[in-house]
Amino acid sequence: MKKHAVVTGITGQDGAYLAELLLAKGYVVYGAYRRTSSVNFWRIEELGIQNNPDLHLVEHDLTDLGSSITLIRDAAPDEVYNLAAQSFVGVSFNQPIATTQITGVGTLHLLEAIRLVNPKIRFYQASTSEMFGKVQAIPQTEETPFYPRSPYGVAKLYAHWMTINYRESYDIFGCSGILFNHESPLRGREFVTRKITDGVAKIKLGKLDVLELGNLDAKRDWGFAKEYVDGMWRMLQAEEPDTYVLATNRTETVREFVAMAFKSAGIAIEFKGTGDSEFAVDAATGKTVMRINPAFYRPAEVELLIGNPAKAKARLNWEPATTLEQLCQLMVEADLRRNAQGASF
Ligand code: NDP
Ligand code: GDR
Repeated sequence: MKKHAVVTGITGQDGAYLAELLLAKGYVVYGAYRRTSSVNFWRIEELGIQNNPDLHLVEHDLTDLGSSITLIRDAAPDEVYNLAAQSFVGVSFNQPIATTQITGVGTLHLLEAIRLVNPKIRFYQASTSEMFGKVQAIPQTEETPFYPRSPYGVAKLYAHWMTINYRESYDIFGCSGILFNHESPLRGREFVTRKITDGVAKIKLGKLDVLELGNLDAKRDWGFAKEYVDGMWRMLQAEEPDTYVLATNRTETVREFVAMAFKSAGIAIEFKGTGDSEFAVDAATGKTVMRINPAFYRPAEVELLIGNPAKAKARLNWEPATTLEQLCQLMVEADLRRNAQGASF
């Protein structure tokens, strides 16, 4: 008998990679997507899994309890991975209530569905380093106190504690993965790494003059998404449900990633100016290729994230392998290829 898994957020970066992993492991995967006027399956198409007979695409909206109950009842899963969310921190300041309903309360809908339909189902919650926000310790671990700095971070913290509460109250096998930023060629273009690699590719191909960014001083712990979804799966195979940090234990500024991305495309740059007037020029031509646009600043910023994944290594034998330089190269190459072909994602 094949195991059944539900993956919410199948149209997102992690949903696509996780579905690919589970199919390779012999699961039947129910990939849940929400109804929109133009659903976009480009990520599962890029991975070539869209026609896999063990992948069933099912409509589901996280904000609807009935929809969550129907999903869990009909798919009869052994494991549920809740990856769906309004996941963009910047937007959460403009849409705090929608973010709370999807990212926070939406998780509770799934937990309730599991409690009502079959409490033996194993549950993975996509928690985040954004819950550490204004960090209280360096590096951050499972023991570091939380201090979220955005409506997104607050909503995720609610979902994190609900997962623990259902574990303790109803004996549900609920795991919370506190994942630090993870990127890939499948990352959405609104997130900073992909915005940079896509912008660099367009500049290289003469399709864009200048890349505009916000806070270059923010430091992030960036890993490769494909490795992080394997960590999610490992959490649900463990003997006991628990909370784990997945991270690389290395942090770099956005500025450093900008330089790395241009270098990956064969362009050396020099940073000039300070503060809102900072910019970067192509060292060979003197042409401005990057400048600050304060519109991309956030009302409250998370300045520094760096995670220690020692617990995941010790208990799950999980550790990251791809370096940031390799990841950046992978993303720039994919964006050069897509932009050369005129792809729109
Ligand atoms: P994406 O933004 O790429 O994907 C989010 C998914 O959620 C999309 O499939 C989206 O669908 C879906 N979704 C949004 N709203 C709803 C809704 N109301 N009902 C059902 N589905 C909905 O995120 P990632 O793949 O990068 O991240 C996966 C999860 O992990 C998210 O929960 C994110 O918050 C969390 N996370 C991500 C990290 C990262 O660095 N990537 C780090 C830590 C946590 P649609 O395509 O229709 O918009
Ligand atoms: P983050 O990712 O907020 O960490 O959340 P994002 O890539 O959006 O921002 C990272 C840092 O870069 C700074 N920044 C910019 N960000 C964007 N998007 N666009 C810009 O132009 C820009 N310029 C500078 C930001 O201010 C920030 O400091 C991601 C999401 O995937 C969440 O869902 C997830 O939970 C966390 O990572 C861990």
